[in-house]
Amino acid sequence: MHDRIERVDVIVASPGRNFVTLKITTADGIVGLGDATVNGRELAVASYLRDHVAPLLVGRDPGRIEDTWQELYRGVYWRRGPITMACIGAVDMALWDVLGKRTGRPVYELLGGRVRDRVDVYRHCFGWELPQLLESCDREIAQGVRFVRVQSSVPGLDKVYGISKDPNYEPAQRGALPDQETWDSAAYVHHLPGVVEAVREHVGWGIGLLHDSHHRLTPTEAGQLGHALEPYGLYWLEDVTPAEDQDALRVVREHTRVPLAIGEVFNTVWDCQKLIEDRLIDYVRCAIVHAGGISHVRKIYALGELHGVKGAPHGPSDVSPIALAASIHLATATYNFGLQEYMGYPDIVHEAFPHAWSYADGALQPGEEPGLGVAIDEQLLSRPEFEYSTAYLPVARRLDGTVQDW
Ligand code: EZ4
Ligand code: CO
Repeated sequence: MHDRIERVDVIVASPGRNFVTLKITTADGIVGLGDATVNGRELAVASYLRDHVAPLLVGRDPGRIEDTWQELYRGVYWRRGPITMACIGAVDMALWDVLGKRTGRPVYELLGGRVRDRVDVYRHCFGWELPQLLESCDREIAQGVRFVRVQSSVPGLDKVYGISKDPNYEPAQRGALPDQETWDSAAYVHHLPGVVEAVREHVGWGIGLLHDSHHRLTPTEAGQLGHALEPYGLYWLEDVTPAEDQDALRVVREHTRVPLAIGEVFNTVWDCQKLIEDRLIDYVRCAIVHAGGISHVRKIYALGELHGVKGAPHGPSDVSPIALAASIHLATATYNFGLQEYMGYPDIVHEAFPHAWSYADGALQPGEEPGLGVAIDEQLLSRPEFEYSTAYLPVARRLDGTVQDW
């Protein structure tokens, strides 16, 4: 029995932060949802979907998930890039959701079934001062969390990305222009090892510690930092160098044995082919939304399985509960999955996207609802206070005024 895509809607709304959601409705009345949010560039994906993708989808068989992916990727002259791949990702997620609902199965069953009992997460811990950082680790560990990302202030800098006094902070700030921050790699590389040492002493050896450098270092600085962190047994050091320079990771590898994770900005397997095949990283961090959806990230994981690289997807507040659901379903069915980032959401986001997935004791569960198991409360999101409003991640400049890499 074949169904047909009848309607394609793009919902842009801002319950605390901006999200772009693709809604596919079939002739049989099945609704599939996909997340297309690209932080700070939300209207670009919305237009790509509305103006260029929606007309291609109407009338198609929603069961042709792979064929639709191939047409949106190979059938278009201008390939790749975050906007294109997030749109393909949203379509792919929505079609897996439709297939699940049509067959009455949760998506993880369609992907081969359960290979693990729980999807472990890591949580964000930060503090401007060390006591706040230790308290934030204690708070998470008391709730059963076993992996924490440790971020710290840097002496001499008055703002540092990822550090906020508000434990429920949103990194993208509303406003017509991005906030400006300063950055000093030397001070950071000098300061961080002492912080991680103090955290390790405080939490003991049973907790996995992670740290994110947000692509800000040169390969040599990254090598020095990794080397200095070796005594504290990091679970991984994330995004040390700008991600498009795959050879940079080779230099980092030569200088440190610390496990390396990178890839939240990758869009395709070709962005990380060398990193995986040459074993230059340990964890690949593509989010389901930004790397072409379940169908494509599954192929990245398969390449990783051949080379001992694990999937460890991006999961900040800008990855919506729909894309997080896709991530949890894929992790539940993927052997070489490592760890899921789970930043969590404010209550209003949970309300706007009611979901079958659940979080407890430091782990996520996909739930047993058909499809991805996430809905969208369009009535709630149509309130004026949830209208799209421009928001950006900050821009950082070095002490001499030059722009710092993200
Ligand atoms: O900077 O989500 O690992 N998580 C991160 C995030 C990212 C933002 C980018 O959109 O690095 O905080
Ligand atoms: Co990161």
